Order: sequence, then C-alpha cells, then structure tokens
Amino acid sequence: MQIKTILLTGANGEIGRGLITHLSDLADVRIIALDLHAIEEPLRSRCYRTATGDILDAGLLESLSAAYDFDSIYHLAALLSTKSERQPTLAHRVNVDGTLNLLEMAMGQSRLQGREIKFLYPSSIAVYGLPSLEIKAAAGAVPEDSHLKPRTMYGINKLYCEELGRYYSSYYRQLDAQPPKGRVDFRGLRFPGLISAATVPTGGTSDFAPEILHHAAQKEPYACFVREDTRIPFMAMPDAIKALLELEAAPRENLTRQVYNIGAFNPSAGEVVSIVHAAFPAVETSFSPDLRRQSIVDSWPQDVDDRAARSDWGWKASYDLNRAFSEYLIPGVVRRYRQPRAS
Ligand code: AKB
Repeated sequence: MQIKTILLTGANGEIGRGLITHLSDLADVRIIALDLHAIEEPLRSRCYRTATGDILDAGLLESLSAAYDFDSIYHLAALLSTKSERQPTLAHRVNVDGTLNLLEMAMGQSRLQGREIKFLYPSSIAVYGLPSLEIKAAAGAVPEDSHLKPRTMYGINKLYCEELGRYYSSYYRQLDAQPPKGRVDFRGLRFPGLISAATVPTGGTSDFAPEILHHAAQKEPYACFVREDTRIPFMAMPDAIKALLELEAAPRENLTRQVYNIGAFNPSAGEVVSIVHAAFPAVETSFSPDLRRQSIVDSWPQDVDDRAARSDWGWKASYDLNRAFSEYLIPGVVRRYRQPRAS
C-alpha cells in the first residue's frame, strides 16, 4: 500500500481538527500537523508527527521539508476576518507571507521529488464585496468571477492568495531560460461560514451562527451582533471536510477552475435563532447589531453559485439546513455540553 504524507498547517483550528480526525481513520495516510500552539491529545496521537511553530519561520518549514516527502499540503492556518481587521499588518503577514512560504515549500518539494504537489487552500466568501444591500439582494447566488471587491484585510488576503496559487501553478518563474522543474497543483475552495458541533470559532465575522447555537446549548443568553434579516451562506463542518477531500481526489483534467464556490444553505440570522430555539426553548437570544461587523457581513453574498464545483467534481452538500441542525448540530452540541469535553 502506498502511504500518503500530508502536511496540515493550522492543525488546531476548526477545519484542522475535523480533517485530522477524518484523515487519521484512513490506513494509508500519515499526517504531519503544524500549529502555532502545541497540538494536544487526543488529536496528537492521531498524527504521525506534530510540530509547534510559526508558518513565518522559514527554518521550521525547511526542516519539515527536509524530513518528509509531502504528497499534499492542506494550508489551513490563517487569521479570520474580525481578527484581521483588528490587526491588519499581522493578518497580512500570516495570511499572505505565510501562504507564500508554504507555496515556496511546495515548489521546492516538487522539484526534489520530481512530481506535482497538491496544495489545498481554504479561501472564503470574504473575497466578495457587494456594495449595498440592494445589490446584494439583486445579485442572489454569486458566481466565482463577480463582485470581487473585498472590503476586509482578510478578504483581500484570501483573494490575493488565490492569485498566488494560480501563479505557482501556471506562471512560476516564467522568464527563466529553462522551464522550472516543479509544479504546484493549487486547488482552492471558497468556504461559506462554517458551523461545527464540536468547536466554536474565534475571530470570524460569520461566528454569529455558531455562537447562537453554542450559547443556547449551554443555556447562556446571547446577543447576536448582526440584524435578524442578515443572510449569508453557511455549511456544516462535515461537508467542509468532505469538500476538501473530494477536491483533493478529483482528477486534474476535470478541473476547469483553480478556485471553486461551494454552497449548502443560507438561512437568515433570525431563521438560525428559530431553529435553535425550537431545540432549546428556555434560552434567550436577542439582536444587538454591531454596525461595523454588520457592514462586513452585509458585503458578503447571500448565496453562492456552485455549479462549477457540481459539474467538475460532483460537489453536493450532504447537509441542507434541516438535516444540518436536526441530525448533526443539535445532537452534537447536546452531547458536547452534557459530557466533560475531551478536547
Ligand atoms: C470569517 O468569518 O472570517 C470566516 C469566513 C467567512 O471566511 N468564517
């Protein structure tokens, strides 16, 4: 059996945890997990090796690159949108310089190994920027190449890194006399807001939906920081993991794009509250919009057009709104807050 070696950055993050849990159940995969903070049990023992450090540390990346031949890199480490707005220069360093370091590493690995290295990149609906609520409503499900006018440092970083991925895939060192030996096979997904039963995100602006759910499950009152009629796309975490794995597995020749929209459901904040209250009726959720965070969410599309992902690699979310809450999120948070947490 051919064992695949996978480097995963941002391993302690929401997607990282889900991906490690899933990948480590496969017999033919060894995971090298990197995060700024130590990776703790039970995640740690699911990895072949864990490394603690910064993606801006070129020495650390070199030592990992010297020790392993990677088949694929899942570069998940990033500062999310709210945090990036508060620390824009740090965000640029982590989100852009960090990604550049990983792309360079992938190219170096490709040269040494004499084959393409797959680079999986989670981009975001934050790359879009709708200028007004009227235009947002009229735009409906936004296709990949429209409204690319992000208003946040995070959205700008993500959009630029998509372009860096295209450069490393197709135009790297295009003026060299000899064509460069390596090639990075860059594949990106524009994730909607993600909702997990196991973890609560930090630093994002779509965090209101998971916060509504997790506060209610803990019987804590919650003041939602966006208006009741706010509508953006969301996805249940198992579908986000599924999308990454399916895109990784898709034959290159089927892919017509470097980066794909993926959709699942798009409730308003008020609809999220209704569904959550049906499960946790005693809980109090109010709306107390933070006008600055609101304007960021208002600039994100109310839906995404994911027809390219559907036709190129068969994308179809397993969880629609009802199934996500009734079969995954509500039972998941009930279990999570009933039991002492494993991590
Ligand atoms: C954020 O809110 O920053 C992220 C995202 C939409 O990419 N969850």
